[in-house]
Amino acid sequence: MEPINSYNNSFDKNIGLSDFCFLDKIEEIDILSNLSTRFNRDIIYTYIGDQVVSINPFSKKPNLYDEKLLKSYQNMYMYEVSPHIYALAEDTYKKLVLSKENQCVIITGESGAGKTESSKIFLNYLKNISNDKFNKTENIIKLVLESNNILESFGNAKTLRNDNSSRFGKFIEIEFDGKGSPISGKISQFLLEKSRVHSRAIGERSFHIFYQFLTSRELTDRHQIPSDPSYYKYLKDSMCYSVSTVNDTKDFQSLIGSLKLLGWSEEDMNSIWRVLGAILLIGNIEFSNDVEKNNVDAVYVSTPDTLKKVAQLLQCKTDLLEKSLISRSLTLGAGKRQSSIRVLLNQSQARETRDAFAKVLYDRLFSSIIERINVTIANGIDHKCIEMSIGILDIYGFEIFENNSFEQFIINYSNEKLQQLFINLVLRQEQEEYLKEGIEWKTIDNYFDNTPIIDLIEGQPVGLIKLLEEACLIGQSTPELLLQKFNQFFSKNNYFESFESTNNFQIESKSFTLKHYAGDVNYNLEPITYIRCIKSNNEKRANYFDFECVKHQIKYLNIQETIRVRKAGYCHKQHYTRFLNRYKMLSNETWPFWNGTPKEGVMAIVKASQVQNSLMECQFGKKKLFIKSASTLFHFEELRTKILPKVVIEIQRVWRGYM
Ligand code: AOV
Ligand code: MG
Repeated sequence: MEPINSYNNSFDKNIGLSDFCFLDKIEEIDILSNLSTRFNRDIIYTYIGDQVVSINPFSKKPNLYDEKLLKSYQNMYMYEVSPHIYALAEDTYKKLVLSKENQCVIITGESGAGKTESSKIFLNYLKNISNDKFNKTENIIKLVLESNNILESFGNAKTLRNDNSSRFGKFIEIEFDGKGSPISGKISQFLLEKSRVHSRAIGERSFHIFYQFLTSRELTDRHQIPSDPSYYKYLKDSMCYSVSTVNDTKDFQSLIGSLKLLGWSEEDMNSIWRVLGAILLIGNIEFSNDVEKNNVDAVYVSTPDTLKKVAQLLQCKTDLLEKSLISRSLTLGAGKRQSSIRVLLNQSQARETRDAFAKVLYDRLFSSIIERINVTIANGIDHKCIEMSIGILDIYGFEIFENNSFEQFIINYSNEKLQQLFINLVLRQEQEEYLKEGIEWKTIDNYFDNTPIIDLIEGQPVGLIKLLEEACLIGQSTPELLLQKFNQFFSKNNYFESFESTNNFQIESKSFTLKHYAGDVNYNLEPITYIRCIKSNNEKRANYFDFECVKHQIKYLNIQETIRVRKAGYCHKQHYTRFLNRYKMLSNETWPFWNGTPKEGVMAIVKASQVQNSLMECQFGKKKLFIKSASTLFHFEELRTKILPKVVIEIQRVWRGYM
């Protein structure tokens, strides 16, 4: 492991460089070599300016997160300590308190790269700040981490890429008062992959909670349902019940602990178990018809005992439940002439309705759990007391499977949007601002821009989503018709391929391929019956650095271009007036009154502060000051902290003179 205080800005063959911006040459091979040198020494974090690149070791590194190490990051600056998420958390908190502006941390990387783990490490650090600085042992961040535990049980699952894959996106906000003390929290969730309830690829599991719940014989006996997962069709189909890296019994105990801590009573928990039991049994409801006997296509439930049990668990009437599964209501006419009739469903329609019912039940259960968590972590705080927040975004990572469906399309689209945000903020807007402010700058524009693929997906009036929406509204569309439409509009688009548009035999009919920033993905239009973190390898192997796998990620994550912009760019910028107001006491010229322009005032402050290499470090734009490295920004802050007591005494003296 790297010593805590080793921030390496000169090359050391054993531990490489702490910040990619210190590389002399920024070729792919230089980046890879620095990453692998560090990885082989158990150093998984490296900076690109104020960004942290983290590479998943797929093995536990307790030394990297122990309490002593965590404490050693407190009150330190990023450039003083070895790269770590703790350093980023400390820096984010410092910026929050200093600027009183909301901060946001975005975690990107493909599925299994370590985003969710990173978000927990980040929160854990904030929890410690809360303990140490504000003496709050029962603090709000602890509750948020417990909530996270609950959300992982209900929203994570084993996929072919990750044994604990997030199947929903979440944005966690920690809200602070004016003194910087965390006082409340909020969790927003996006797009739970609810189809996982009824189907998924072979070798994957449904949401963890189902398997956890079934480990408790006490609960399954209490609700009189079988405890064997293989009894349930919804769990049986994907042929995977246990995961070597997951302990369902232990995780269930931990979940109960978290639920209790967040105020769930036995009775509240029982309603959750009843809904879970009902969802599992819904999958075992089957239908028959009397085609052979009476030539009637309409169905009835052929598993009445299961139906009755489901109704009992959901506390509803059995006949009403049956009616809603085997028929649907159609509204005819309008106004006074409006009437509704019930149309009986055939077998396949009834099965679709059954699965949709299970899916919606689970979705509502998940949403209601989050709603309740939010009430608890809002902590009864009056909104007026909240002055600022730190937000952490952790979504599902980019996914490529052998068979990809609508869910992967949505997940990968979310990742494209996030990548676009990153390109816009870090690569495009940053450089545009330098040019606008008249800073000397040689534009870097050879980055991987994903705008064309986003246009293809969400384009108006014609994009893939728009065409999908139309097909759903018409209701009579088929995979063939939809693909025909796609081909009609996009056969010449460089980011779209189908068998018809390319005659590429590797692309199956009723499917299409999109050329995403992270790779080509083939999406199946027929239902499947589903067969800036970096991942060190695709096999989840411990401590193994696969050069090709990492190289691919470096390319699409735009790491090379980001290093270029960050290396030559400026880590911090501030409007002259604001800078002047905060640091005016650093120069005799500007303190206590300054009559010149804000820009000239700031120039005087920079001069008086004796910044090392000030010509390189500080650039004066039209409206803003640009500062190259964090150490310079903190140099101003340290001077201010030192001089502040004197200034306070002086102000008091002046006031006394007036009184
Ligand atoms: P993800 O959030 O990026 O995937 P996770 O954070 O769930 O990925 O990480 C996947 C697994 O990698 C974890 O369960 C750990 O076993 C291991 N891991 C991740 N980070 C570390 C670390 N810092 N040290 C040791 N092991 C780690 V997805 O949610 O699939 O996109 O949708
Ligand atoms: Mg995750």
